[in-house]
Amino acid sequence: MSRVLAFDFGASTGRAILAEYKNGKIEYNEVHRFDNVLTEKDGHLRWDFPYLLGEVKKAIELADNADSLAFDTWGVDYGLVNADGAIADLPICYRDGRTKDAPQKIFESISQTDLYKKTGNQIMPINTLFQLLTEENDSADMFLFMPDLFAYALCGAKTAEQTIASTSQMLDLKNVKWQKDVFALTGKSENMLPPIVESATVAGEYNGIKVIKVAGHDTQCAVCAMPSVDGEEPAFLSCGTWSLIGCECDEPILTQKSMEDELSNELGANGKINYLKNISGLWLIQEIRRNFREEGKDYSYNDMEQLARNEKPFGFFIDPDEDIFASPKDMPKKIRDYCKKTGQGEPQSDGALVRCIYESLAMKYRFAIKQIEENTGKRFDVLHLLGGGTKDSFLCQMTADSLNLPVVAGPTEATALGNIILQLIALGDIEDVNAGRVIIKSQENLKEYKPINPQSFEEAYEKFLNAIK
Ligand code: LFR
Repeated sequence: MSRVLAFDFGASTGRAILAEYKNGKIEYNEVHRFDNVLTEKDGHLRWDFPYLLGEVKKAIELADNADSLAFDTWGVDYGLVNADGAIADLPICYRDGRTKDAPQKIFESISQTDLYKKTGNQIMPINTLFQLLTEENDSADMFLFMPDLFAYALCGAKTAEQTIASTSQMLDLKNVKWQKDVFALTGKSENMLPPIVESATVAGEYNGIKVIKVAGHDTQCAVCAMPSVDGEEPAFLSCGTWSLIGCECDEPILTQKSMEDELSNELGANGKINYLKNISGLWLIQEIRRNFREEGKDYSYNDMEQLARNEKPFGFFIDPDEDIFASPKDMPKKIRDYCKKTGQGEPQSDGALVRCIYESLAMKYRFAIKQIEENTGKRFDVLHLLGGGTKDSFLCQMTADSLNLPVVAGPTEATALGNIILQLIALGDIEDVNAGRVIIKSQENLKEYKPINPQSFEEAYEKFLNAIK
């Protein structure tokens, strides 16, 4: 029997989940939860690393006698380590505006096509490459991705786990090596690059507890927990603050079309390529709720869903990935402005605004799945919806209708479960990711949504396409 502690950090919360593996079953529960609030310092939006590390240590005490622990977080962000080993500054958040123009600067030295061929990542200004290009601290010794930074703070390992490294726009995915000439475009010393290690490996120890590198990237933990069985052609949608929609492939797809379709190749912990699109996700719902609250309207998520259900369908569409929606503040106004600018009029009621977000997300999933099918030649027969979004039955049903595919929703705790499975693999309790998936499928509560009204999405798709042109 092993006891493992999974730390799962999201953009607004950190959580510690303690799991016990016995008799072929994983029992788990949350032992600690804390806020992850962005702070502003020296003109940048930052993560409060010392506070988060303090909460990590509290959780370790609460968990009492875990055999191992591991971290997963969102992708792309990093902290800097000085030559004396100290962590420099508070890590800057990808939602900080500093990288807005960075891709254009890089394209003065390398074409977009070459950059994509070398790294396979969807080109997004938030990617580590662009963050390092705009990094003002020139004296640091090394950069470490967020999950690796937590591990470093506990056990001193200065390495980059392969899945989180593959969100950087600096990794050669085929050989799992740094693309040193791409990194060189940042003007920083090559010595800053941490050595890359495989997923599900032991990094060191903290107070007698093994510190494991799982899949440092939360999305890849979630995909490891996809309860997919042989004989399916599955797509996945890891649905939380972001929506990552895609499928597993054996090889990266690095064609011009794939680049133009803005599809990403990322490494999975099982060595597969996860071919996916990064779509803004429940961030839009979370953020508009915050804005409503500032206006004195204290809606729960359930209230917002009810308001949206009462509105007429397909009134307004936005492109959830338009730059303006990525930064905090003023979501209602930004949506109204977008709709007006694109000739749709303006959603007036709160319900119409919320419905617009839901339907735009579901349509963007449809848009992405079509592109992924074109680029891979696959035809999916099921979509596994993973993570927090599984609790939102309105979104699950819309997704089934919009894609005209059965949606299997669950597990809600996919990310934590992936983290747990990968720790159990490193400890030798479970053989591999497939064996982990079998356990998850047999024990988790999964809910199936069949398409009920796919026709309506089919008919409204043209209107969506016009709105996002
Ligand atoms: C999801 C995620 C996405 C990544 C985004 C920003 O939590 O990890 O995969 O693109 O956060 O890092």
